[in-house]
Amino acid sequence: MPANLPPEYFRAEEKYLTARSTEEKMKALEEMLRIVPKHKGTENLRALLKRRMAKLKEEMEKKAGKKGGERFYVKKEGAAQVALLGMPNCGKSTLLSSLTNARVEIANYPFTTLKPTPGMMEFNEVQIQLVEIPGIIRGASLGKGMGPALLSAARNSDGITLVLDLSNDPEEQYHILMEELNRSGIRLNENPPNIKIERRGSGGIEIRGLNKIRATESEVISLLREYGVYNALVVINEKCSLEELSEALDERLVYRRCRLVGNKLDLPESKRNLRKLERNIKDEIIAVSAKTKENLERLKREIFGMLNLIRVYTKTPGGKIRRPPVVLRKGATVEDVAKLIHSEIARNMRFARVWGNSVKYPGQHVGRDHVLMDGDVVELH
Ligand SMILES: Nc1nc2c(ncn2[C@@H]2O[C@H](COP(=O)(O)OP(=O)(O)OP(=O)(O)O)[C@@H](O)[C@H]2O)c(=O)[nH]1
Ligand SMILES: [Mg+2]
Repeated sequence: MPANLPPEYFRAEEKYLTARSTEEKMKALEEMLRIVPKHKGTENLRALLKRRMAKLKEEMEKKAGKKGGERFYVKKEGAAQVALLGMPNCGKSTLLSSLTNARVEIANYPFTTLKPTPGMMEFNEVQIQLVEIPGIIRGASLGKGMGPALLSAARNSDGITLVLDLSNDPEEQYHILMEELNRSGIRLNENPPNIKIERRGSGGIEIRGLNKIRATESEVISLLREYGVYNALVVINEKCSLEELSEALDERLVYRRCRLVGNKLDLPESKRNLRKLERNIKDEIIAVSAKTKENLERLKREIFGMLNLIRVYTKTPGGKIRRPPVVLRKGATVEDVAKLIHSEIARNMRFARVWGNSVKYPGQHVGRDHVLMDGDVVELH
């Protein structure tokens, strides 16, 4: 236990030790983590607190699962699934019906939508599934309402669109949503620590890149034990702290791209609230009106953009370009395209010709490892 922790810490710890519900325990742990000063001498403690929080989250999720997680699962369709997440009555259903083919109930009171509801949005010949998640409220991640089940529906998506009602204290909504998402282990627009952990059947712990972590080998090993890892290859690829290793070990953390939407821009008080919000938070806000459809084209473009997808058009030699395009992740190669069409084709392919942004001249010959770009046309040989 590091010395010179402030007295508030011990008060919070007292709360933790006497807490009766998981909710109270989680709050006390969060408080302890906030209070612990950040320096070398407290890294062990911070990592341990994170580990305790991860365990609690696991318990809470198990309970939520029993309550009905299954029926909140929406089967993925299209190139990607994007969750529309916001507080009750912010206009998620109105957005869903303006952006997609879904026909949904819209009403001026909270909790109109009671289960995740999908719709299909088209952008540039790509089908993207939007899923309205019923309203998130303060305390959702601690078990309030169907909170944990709703948040796990959001975890299941490939990307998240946060919706704020600009006419009604958007800054407060923003902070509530951020807190709930963070607590439920959904990290927005962040990258996971670059640490690879490969569990093994035996052989103990092997660590590569130990000089990059601000901790001793025995500290690393005892943290791994805390997470039940006794046999593994751990490769540390960037400078990091013990706390970051703790995050890398927490298998329930998910990392998602996210866009922030301010809705109801058409209402009189919204513009002023928007300007204030823009001054006070660092994230960019896409201001729209689901009702008048103002700025919805930009929103579609942003949603497509955050997903890091590329469209690739295929053709046979001498044939016509096939539509719609195949959709892949950024960084995909000619071989990935061939595999999507047929494994046989992927095996027998000798080369490809490509037209578009990834090549210097039209119809260029490339190999199977060639990395494609959005809008490319590919002819497989
Ligand atoms: N003026 C204005 N009203 C809007 C806009 N979007 C939604 N509304 C209104 O806001 C109210 C709530 O809209 P919904 O789309 O049902 O909101 P929701 O977020 O789906 O609500 P829940 O499902 O209950 O969480 C309705 O009265 C809508 O007509 C908008 O862009 N401008
Ligand atoms: Mg709704």
